[in-house]
Amino acid sequence: MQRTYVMVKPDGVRKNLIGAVIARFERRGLRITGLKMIKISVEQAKKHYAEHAGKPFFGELVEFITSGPVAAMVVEGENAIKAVRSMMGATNPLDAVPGSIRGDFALTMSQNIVHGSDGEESAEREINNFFAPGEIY
Ligand SMILES: Nc1nc2c(ncn2[C@@H]2O[C@H](COP(=O)(O)OP(=O)(O)OP(=O)(O)O)[C@@H](O)[C@H]2O)c(=O)[nH]1
Ligand SMILES: [Mg+2]
Repeated sequence: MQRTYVMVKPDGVRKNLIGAVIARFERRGLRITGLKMIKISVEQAKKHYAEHAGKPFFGELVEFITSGPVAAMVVEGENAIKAVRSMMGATNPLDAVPGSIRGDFALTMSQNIVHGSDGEESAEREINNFFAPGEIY
């Protein structure tokens, strides 16, 4: 069993896509073990996107992810990290295949609906950034 941190970003929440995204994971056989609406603080956002600090789009990234509530979740299952990443599609929605979340619901890189951890270390770090142990079932 593996777990990963997933969030429906502010654009996905604004477009009423929380249910559509969660339904795909559940239909696939993945379990939602943590789930809440949160407004991310600037501090949490900078920590979450630390690998991008210094890049030209970092400021925009932090501004966007803190611009409205997100649906934060912990998703668990066999190879959950890889399964979620492939269901999300490529980072740039124009490269994401139809049938993937980004390929079906997004058009621009900066507003690509969903986040999913890219490895075991980042998954644990990101889960700890947004969830207390008692909030995960
Ligand atoms: N404007 C802009 N945004 C970018 C660029 N590269 C990445 N991003 C945004 O930054 C987020 C994080 O980038 P990455 O971690 O490299 O991409 P990812 O792992 O596919 O996406 P996440 O699951 O959101 O982390 C992406 O989802 C994009 O929204 C870029 O070159 N320009
Ligand atoms: Mg990433």
